[in-house]
Formats: sequence, C-alpha cells, structure tokens
Amino acid sequence: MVWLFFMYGVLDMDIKEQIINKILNHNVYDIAIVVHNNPDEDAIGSAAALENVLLQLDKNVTFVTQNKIRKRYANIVGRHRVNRINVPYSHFDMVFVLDCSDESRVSFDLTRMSDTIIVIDHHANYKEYGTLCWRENVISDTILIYKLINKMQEMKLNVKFNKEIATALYMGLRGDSFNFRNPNVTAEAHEISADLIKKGADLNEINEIERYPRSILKLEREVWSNIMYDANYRIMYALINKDTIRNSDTTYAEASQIIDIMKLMQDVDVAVLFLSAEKNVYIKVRSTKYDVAKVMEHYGGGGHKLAAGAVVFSDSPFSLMNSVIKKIKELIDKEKQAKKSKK
Ligand SMILES: [Mn+2]
Repeated sequence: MVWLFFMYGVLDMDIKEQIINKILNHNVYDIAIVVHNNPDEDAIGSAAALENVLLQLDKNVTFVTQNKIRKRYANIVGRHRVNRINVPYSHFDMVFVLDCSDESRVSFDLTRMSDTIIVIDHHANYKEYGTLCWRENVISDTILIYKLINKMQEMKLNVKFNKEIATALYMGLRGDSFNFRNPNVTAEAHEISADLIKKGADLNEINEIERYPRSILKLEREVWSNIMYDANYRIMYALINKDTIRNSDTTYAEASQIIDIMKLMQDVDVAVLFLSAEKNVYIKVRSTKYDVAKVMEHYGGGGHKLAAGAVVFSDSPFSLMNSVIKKIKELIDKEKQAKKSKK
C-alpha cells in the first residue's frame, strides 16, 4: 500500500519538479550543459540562463562548447568563452542537453560524460534519449528554462530571476520565433516576453547581437545576382560555394543568415540556402506553411516544421540542390493534394 502510494506520488510529480529534485540531490555537484552543434540564440540563451541559476544553487557548472561561440554573444556567455572549444573528458554527476532533438547533433558520446542525462527540448520531431526527458512543443527552449526557474521559485529555492537570465531567455525566444513572426507564436509567448522585460531583459543588447556583419554585403551581392526562383512553387533558393564565402570574409554562420532575408520576400513560401563547404553542404530551409523538416529528415537532418536544416556529405552541391528542390516540390504537391481532399 505504501509502495503504491509512493508510485503514484512519483507519477504525479511534475517533470520540472523531478528535474529540480535531481539537481538538489547532495551527490550532484559537477554539472555539464550541452547544446546542439552550431548553437543558435535559443541554444546559447538556454544554456546561459540555466548555468546562471545552477551557480546560484552552488553547483559547479561546465558549459560544453562543441563549436566556437561568436564574439557577439560575449555578454551573454562571458568573454572567456568566445571562440573557444571546450569538450572536457571528465565525468559529471549530471549533464543537461538543451534544445537538441537528436543525439546526433552532439558530436561526442553523451553516455561517457555522465550516467544522468537530462534532456530539455522543444522540437516537434525528436528521437528518445537520456535518463529524464522533458519535451514540450513550445516556440523556444528558453520558454522551458523560464518555466523551470519559475518552478524553483515556487518550491521556495533561493534563486533570483536576474537581468542576465532574463536577457538570455528573451534572446532565445526572439531568435526561435523569428522576432515573433512565426505562426506558432502564442499569447503565452508574448506574456513570457513581457515578464522577461519586466525582469530586466536588455533589449538593446539583443538588438546588437542580431545585427548583420558588414562583410555580408559582399556575399549578398553574389547571392542576389545568382538567386533562383520558381514562380509555380514559390520557392526561392541559392547556392553559395566555398570560394564565395572565403572571398567575402564571412563565416558560415554569418552567411547562413541570408536565409532570413530570403524568407521575408513576398511570394516566397519556401526559401532554401545551400552553403557548400570543403566536403559538406549545409542546407537551410524556411517555409511559411509546409513541413520542410520532413524533407530535411530525408537528408539526415531535421528541425522544426517551418525551419529545418541538414548537413550532407556531397561532392556535387549542384546536383544535391536539384534533388532537394525536387523533393520540396513533391512535398508541396502532396500537402496541396491532402488539403484538397480534406475539402
Ligand atoms: Mn530551439
């Protein structure tokens, strides 16, 4: 009977509470935070905010960086972390994996890092992994971190929702919602953002982070003169080869921002950017209505319904581009057909 009661108690317990109880366990001191490779604003913001709150709980925190974090994020993550890769070989009492729908987006074996892997993720499509998994399909992972910190305060833990946390969380919210333009933006997202502003989120800092580097102009000249557009399917796409990127002094991360300009164009339902590197081609897709993540999954990638990507090993970016565009057209045909038959 007691045992049954205990079982129900655990089942009843909210996942946030379960995670917090694991953090509070006195055996847990060394904690690592891992985010997906090539981290975006949401991944970086989630990690920075979680680190801040774990430090307040007197934990020893290691922010694992598989890729170099750009200088523009210096005020969010700390100047000492910029342009550094930090993948330690030590063992941790607990590892958090944030904003990462798939283990393959982590370049090392998570299980060698810790026996306790806590996944906090907001992607609609995901692969099951980790010891404890909190999935909620909201617009950014920072919303989940926001809820986690609120829960800590509800549980009367001594944690402050400071300005640094508010700024980091707001950055992720804005990044993953494409400045609150994505169709999945809810009233709750706006309420949370209002609360974060009340808590001191530094909007000027985030505006500064989101500005384009001037070097992108050189690249844009090349891209806009070679841009392709399919008026029937309303697909806009471009292929940037490695020499173009090198000659323009932009990084791949900077060059990939061009997708955000492409998707703002009128009469574009799908924007696709192909960035060719030494051996790989990076594909970025944005859509206003089609589930482009499905197409990216076909190429070993994934993401959100309207914002997805993949990295494909390919010697011929041009033929890869043609095959991806063909697949996207098939998807559009299929979704249009499905809509018709519904009517
Ligand atoms: Mn995200």
